[in-house]
Amino acid sequence: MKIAIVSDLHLGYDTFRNDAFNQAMQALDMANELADAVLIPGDVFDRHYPKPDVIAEGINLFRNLSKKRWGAEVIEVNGTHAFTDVPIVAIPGNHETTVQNSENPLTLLALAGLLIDTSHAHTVLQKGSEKVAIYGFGSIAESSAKQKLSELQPKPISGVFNIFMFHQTMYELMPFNENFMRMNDLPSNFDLYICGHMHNFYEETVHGKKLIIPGSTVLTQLNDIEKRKGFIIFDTESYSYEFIEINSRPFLIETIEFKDADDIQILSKCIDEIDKLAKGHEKPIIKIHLKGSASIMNYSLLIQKLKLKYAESIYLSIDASQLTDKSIDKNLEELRDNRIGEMPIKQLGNALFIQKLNDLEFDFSLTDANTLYELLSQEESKEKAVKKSREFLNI
Ligand SMILES: [Mn+2]
Repeated sequence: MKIAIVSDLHLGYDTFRNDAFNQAMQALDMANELADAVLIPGDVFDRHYPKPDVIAEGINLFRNLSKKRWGAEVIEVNGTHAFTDVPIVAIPGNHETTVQNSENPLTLLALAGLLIDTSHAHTVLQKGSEKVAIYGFGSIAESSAKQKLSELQPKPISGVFNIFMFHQTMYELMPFNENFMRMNDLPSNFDLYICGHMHNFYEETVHGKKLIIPGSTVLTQLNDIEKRKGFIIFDTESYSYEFIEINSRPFLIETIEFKDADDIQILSKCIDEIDKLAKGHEKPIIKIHLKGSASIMNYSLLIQKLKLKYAESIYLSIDASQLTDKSIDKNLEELRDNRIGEMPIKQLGNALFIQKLNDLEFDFSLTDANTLYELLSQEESKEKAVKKSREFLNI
C-alpha cells in the first residue's frame, strides 16, 4: 500500500494564510494521485478556535478530497470519531487540542465524516489483501506524554502492517527540555513511526524501524533549514519512501558581509542584493544575515527603512545579530586600555571626585583632595579605604 504522510498544514496561519490553504490543497491532491491513503499527524488547523471562514477552508478541502477515488478503504475503527470509509486518517496536533480535551476543529471534520480522528484508537485500512493499521496518539502536553503512553499501552495488531502516528517533540532532535519524549519511550513492535509537530523533514530510527517526520506544508519558522516543503509517500511493500516536494513560496537566504561600513553603505548594499535575489519571484520570502563590522547610528531605523521599501513586494526578514558595531568595539578597547577617550580612567576618576567635592562646597584649604582620592581608590576593601581616609581627615 502506498501511504501519503502529509503534516502540519496550519490552515488559517496568519502570515501566509493563502499559502497554507493552497499548499495544503496541492499536497493533498498530489497525495490522492500518488497514494492509496493519507495520514495526517496533526496541525491541520493553526488554532484550536479557528474563525468560521478557516473552518470552511478545512471543510472545502476535505470534502473535495473525500469525493475522489482512493486505492484503500477503511474497514475497521475502534475510535469514537469515525464516520467515513474514505482513507484519510488524522490526529489533532498541539495547535488543535484544547486543555479541556473537548471537541477541537479536527474532531469537527471527523464528526462531519470528512476524515477519521484515530486518537487513542486503531484504524485499519485495506487494499486488496493487504491491511495497514494506524494507531493514533493525539498531541498531549510534553510532560504527560510518557505517562499517558504507559497508561494506554498501544499494541500493534497481529498480521498487518502497523503504524504508530503521533505529534510530540522528540528530545533527540530538539534537546531543549528534559520533559520531551525520547525515542525509546515510544511503544515497540510497530513497523513504522510517523510524527508531526516538527516543521522540517527528518528520518530517524526507533526500535530498529523508521521514524518519519515529513515537516509542514507551509513555511512558518523561517529558520535557515526550513526550505523544502512537501510530503512523504511511503510504500509498505518495499519499506521505502520518497519525499515529494510541493511548490512553496520562494524562501531565499543571503549573508552580506561588511567591513567598517556606515548606514548608507549598508543600506545601498542591502538594496542591491535584495533586488538581485527577488528578481523573477512573486513576493518571495527573503532573509538577510548582516555580518562583519559597522558603525551604525540606528539599527532599527535601518531595518525599518528596508522593510518599508519592500513592504508590497517581499516578505523581508533581517538579522543583524552578527554585525558588530565599531563604536561599541572602540569603547571596549578603551576600557581594556584603562582609558576613556584620551584620559586614563584613574585621572578621569580623580577629576570627577574633585568636581563632586566642588559641588558639595568642600573647603580645599583644609586638606589635600588628591591624597584623599588616592586613599579612597586604593585596591583594597571599601571598609579599609574608608577607615584610612577617616584617619587622614582626622574624623
Ligand atoms: Mn505544527
